[in-house]
Amino acid sequence: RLDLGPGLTFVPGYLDRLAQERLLAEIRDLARRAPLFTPRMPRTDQPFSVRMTNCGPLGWVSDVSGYRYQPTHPQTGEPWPAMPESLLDAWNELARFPHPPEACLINFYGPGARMGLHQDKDEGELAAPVVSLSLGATALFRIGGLSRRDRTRSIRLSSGDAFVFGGAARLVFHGIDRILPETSDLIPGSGRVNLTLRRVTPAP
Ligand code: MD3
Ligand code: FE
Repeated sequence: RLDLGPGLTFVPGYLDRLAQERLLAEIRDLARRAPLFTPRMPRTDQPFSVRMTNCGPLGWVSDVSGYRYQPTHPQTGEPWPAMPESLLDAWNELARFPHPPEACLINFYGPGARMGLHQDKDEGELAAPVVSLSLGATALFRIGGLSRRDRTRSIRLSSGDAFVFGGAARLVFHGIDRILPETSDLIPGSGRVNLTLRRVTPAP
């Protein structure tokens, strides 16, 4: 574990190649039951370049009316699939928070996809950290401070890397500038998957 500042823990190589392959197989199965959808920006209705799905009791969605967590898939209307045991294990090892995650947002990036600088503040429980796991192509991740104008730094997120954002880092601005093509053979076509494990409602 590398301490990159208050509330910021980086664990490069957290998942070995076999664990990455097993997790990717689970995600393919999840995406068969809860297909990737294209979220759209509130108000403008502009599509994201990242496609998404979720597992766990709640999932994050975005459409013209806003961002929210909801218990069902926006297109199939079915409940999100259960969170795989491997993800609960990762949360227990990395988050050190005494309640289980309620949502796992699964982001899929093709080679041209990006995610603008933003804060994650749709969760009602900001005391819990967000745990991120990366699979596939390397991403150029940008992380700043609590103000959009704060200095930012760039970190490469590679396949198997884990990151924990808690405490003072829970509301920092962050985004994905770009995907570096041909940096991993885990996912064909320079694809990347990022999983974020989150607590959404105040812990009981
Ligand atoms: C810092 N995802 O889903 S993971 C997101 O790679 C998101 O798909 C990016 O930003 C991705 O919201 C970045 C790193 C990350 C995730 C959540 C955070 C950093 C965070 C929440 C709070 C602070
Ligand atoms: Fe985010």
